[in-house]
Amino acid sequence: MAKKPATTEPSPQPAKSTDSVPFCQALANHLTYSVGKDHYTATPRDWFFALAHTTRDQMTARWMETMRRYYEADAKRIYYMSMEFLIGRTLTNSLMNMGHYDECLKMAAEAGLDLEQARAMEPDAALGNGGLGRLAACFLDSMATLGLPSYGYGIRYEYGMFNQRIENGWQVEHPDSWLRYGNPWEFPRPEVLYPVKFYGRLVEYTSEAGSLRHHWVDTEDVMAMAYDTPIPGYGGKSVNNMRLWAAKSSRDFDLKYFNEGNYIKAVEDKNESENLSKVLYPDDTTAMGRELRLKQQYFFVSASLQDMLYRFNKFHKNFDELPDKVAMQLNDTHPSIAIPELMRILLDLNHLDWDRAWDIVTRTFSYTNHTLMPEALETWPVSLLEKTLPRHLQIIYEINHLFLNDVRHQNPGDTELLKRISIIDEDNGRRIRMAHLAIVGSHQVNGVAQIHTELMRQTIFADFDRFYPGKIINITNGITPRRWLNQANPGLAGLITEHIGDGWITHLDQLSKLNKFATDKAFQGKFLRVKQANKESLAKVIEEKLGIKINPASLFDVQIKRMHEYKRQLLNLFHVVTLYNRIRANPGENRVPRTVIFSGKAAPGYARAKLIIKLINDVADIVNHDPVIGDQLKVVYIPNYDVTTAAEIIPAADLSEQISTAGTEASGTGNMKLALNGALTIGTLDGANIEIRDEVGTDNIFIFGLNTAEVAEITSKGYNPWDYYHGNQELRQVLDMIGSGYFSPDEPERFRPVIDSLTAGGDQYLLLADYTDYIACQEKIDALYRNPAEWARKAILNVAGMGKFSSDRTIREYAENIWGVKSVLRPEV
Ligand code: B1N
Repeated sequence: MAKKPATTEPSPQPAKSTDSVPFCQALANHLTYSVGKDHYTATPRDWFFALAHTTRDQMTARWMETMRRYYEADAKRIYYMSMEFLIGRTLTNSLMNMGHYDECLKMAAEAGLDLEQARAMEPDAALGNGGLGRLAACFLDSMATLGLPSYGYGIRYEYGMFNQRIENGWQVEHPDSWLRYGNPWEFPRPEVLYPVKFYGRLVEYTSEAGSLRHHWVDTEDVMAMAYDTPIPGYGGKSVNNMRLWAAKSSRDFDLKYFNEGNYIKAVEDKNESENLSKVLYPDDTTAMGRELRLKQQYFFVSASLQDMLYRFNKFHKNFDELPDKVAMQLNDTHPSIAIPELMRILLDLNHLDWDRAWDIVTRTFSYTNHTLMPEALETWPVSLLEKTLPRHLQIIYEINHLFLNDVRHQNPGDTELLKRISIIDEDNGRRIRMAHLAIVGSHQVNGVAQIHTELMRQTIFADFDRFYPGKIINITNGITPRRWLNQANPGLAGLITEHIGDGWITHLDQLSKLNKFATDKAFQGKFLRVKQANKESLAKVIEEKLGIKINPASLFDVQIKRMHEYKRQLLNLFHVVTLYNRIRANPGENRVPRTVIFSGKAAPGYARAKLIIKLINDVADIVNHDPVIGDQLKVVYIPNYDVTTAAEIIPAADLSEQISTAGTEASGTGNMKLALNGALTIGTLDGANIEIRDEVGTDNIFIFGLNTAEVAEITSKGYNPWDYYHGNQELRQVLDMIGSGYFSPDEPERFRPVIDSLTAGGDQYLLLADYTDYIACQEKIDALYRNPAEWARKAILNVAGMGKFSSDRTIREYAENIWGVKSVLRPEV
């Protein structure tokens, strides 16, 4: 074993602990010496930076200790490779995980510091689109909490997910310049710098021993520079590392141009290469076949593999040990170019033979699939790879050749199978199917909820499931209870802890101890009061932000997620319009008042989703200003849905809308967050809704609509949306009103295309087929809401049943069933 760690790794001397300096003293020092302000001149942002630096100091010593501990154990490392990490804010999370939160609150109160104001200055780190990116962030929290030797590897986008504003009802995108004031959490590592090659050409030659060798030459290189962010586990015992890469020009000034006197051109080229890590692609569940996106993928994969191998090579000389020391998890296919890249490194740079290299690669990688949606399955044109990564294309061809030989051997004569299963799609202008590459190159492939995994096996990957029995497994998603209950909902967290202790924070199954309180009147009362207080806080935020006054006694009906046709925000809106019509037809009737809350971003290029946002806002405008409707119904679109907004809305929700067409939502994780916070679910038998039902009991969840088998049947028999249009008078009225401009008198035809796509256009996501059952289900919900004790009982049973959905459980399953890694815990001191 190497004695002396390299400069980029933590020093072996114990770092001086800052724990001994009182928080308040450390804070004052940072305000003076890091921010350069005093109490008189400090703005809330200055206080945020002083707080962040103080908190970061507390993590740093433990971070280095953790890294040393993993080194000394020569532990097997997990590398979680993800194009997205949707972290959100860090201050409260770090203070709570490090156990300094209460001290900080106390200090702030004594010093008269407005902590809320300072906290609000922190921008969200929005380096992700939605569920997939947030899952990666929850996993980092769980891996650190469990003391697993793991690293998150990704891209340090200069601009994260765009900021959404609603202007005149339309979504308008604004750049998210989250680094504008600097990022106090990260450590730039200018010395951790790797070259990443693009383009160029291949030179083949024969070695002295007679084997064919490949050189990739005349490349255009970009440098990848590391930025490290400490990730504290709960309890502060382990602090892991998230390493994000930023693109830097390979030469700050290109000397050739410089000598020619072309200074401007030299700086232009520098900017161009630095564009690689400039911006996150804002497309959720759709593949963007753009050259820059492929380059982003290879950029972070190449840097991460160089870094991982540098660490491995310090202690190990034999690559055969790699799978025993390294597990590489591919978060969807986005990093799957890592498979041919590791082959290239082993073959071309280290001269291993093919079979040995392939054995190492396939034992190192595993791949998580997050969607069955055809438009999300990544394929790259062969021609693009040929130009950008020519050696990788060669290697992919060879992988495919050998793979198809094996398939042919097992299935002689089945040429259709070969076409279907091939890594190359020959029919659509020759494209590389990245999911096929990821499956062939991994030892394990997983789906993210039971039904999703079943459908993977039965549909898109059925051939692979037959060829590699047992390779495709399920690991149901989870969420971190630290952020999504303990931090987001202090009222409920406090109530739970008061009754069952705080063990649930790291052992979420302990929530089942709440079952016995479900019928306890006193507990129900406290539970409802917490919910009510959360609703009042949200009502205040909505009034401040949007000027809409909502009734805090109304049922808060919440649908918060990316805007996508398959998620069926429109179906929810049809219910809104149905209620509107019913109230207007019968204004005096005693009803359950509702506030229907939407929040979510649409991909900037997704015109239909953006039109639906406008429709929701146009409906809101009419409904909210109709004197006949009054307090009985309000519609609110909360702009710029992000992690911080989610944490404001979720604790206040009564009802969680999880209404995707059965078979389309791989898992969902918002469904888990809402149920954990005591919302009841109205949902289809889709994604993790099914497992939520299994845990909380059929009586405590509102399931409606077609299931996957029925969806398949109805579509294969020839679905006719007109039958439903003509078959339900209320539905017809809703569609006619929207289509003919009732909600858009300034432009009556505005929403005609939305309605046409459902009637004449075939209604791909079966909204009309599910409408009647959905409305009936909503009526049952209204009836239940009239009985607060029954509602509370069911809501408490939901919280009590959510133990399974901790990301700690999810990560334990990955650790045991895929990675083969164990915790490396700090010896008790
Ligand atoms: O991943 C989540 C799931 O809970 C959701 O059901 C699923 O929709 C989501 C391309 C995606 N699948 N695919 C993506 C994101 C970005 C992109 O560029 C695809 N996101 C999901 C976590 O498993």
